Amino acid sequence: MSDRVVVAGAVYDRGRLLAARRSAPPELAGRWELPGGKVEPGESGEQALVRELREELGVETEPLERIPGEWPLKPGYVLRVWTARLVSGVPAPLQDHDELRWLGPGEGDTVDWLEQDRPAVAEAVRRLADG
Ligand code: 523
Repeated sequence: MSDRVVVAGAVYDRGRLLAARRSAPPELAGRWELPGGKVEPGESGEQALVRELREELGVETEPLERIPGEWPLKPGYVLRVWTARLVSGVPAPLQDHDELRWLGPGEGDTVDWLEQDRPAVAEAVRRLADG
């Protein structure tokens, strides 16, 4: 059986990257992630990402590019990440998160990222510096 895909967004706005602190489950609470969630049957990764960011943060986003790679999560799950542009709305921690933070250039290491998010975050921060 193939792994279940979890998608996450490196959401940019005005030269900053959005970081979200998880409030659940207990083993992940307090750690920071690129927000997202599980792809549902019949959805593309991009569709799932737009839906998850709408549900969790109340914003509309546009996926831009997939960050190359795929990272293992708990058994049976893998993480795929896209850069995304904030189209409208102000992100709010509606579900799954208790704090949000916009990180400017040079601030990529200022939060305690989940280990599995770190490679994609490093690439997202590089693109932020280049962009
Ligand atoms: N991760 C993770 N990093 C990351 C995300 C979005 C998710 O390591 N950037 C992990 C955390 C969970 C699993 O992937 O073990 C599923 O993520 P979750 O709980 O955000 O997915 P949802 O929102 O689809 O979950 P359900 O509410 O349970 O459907």
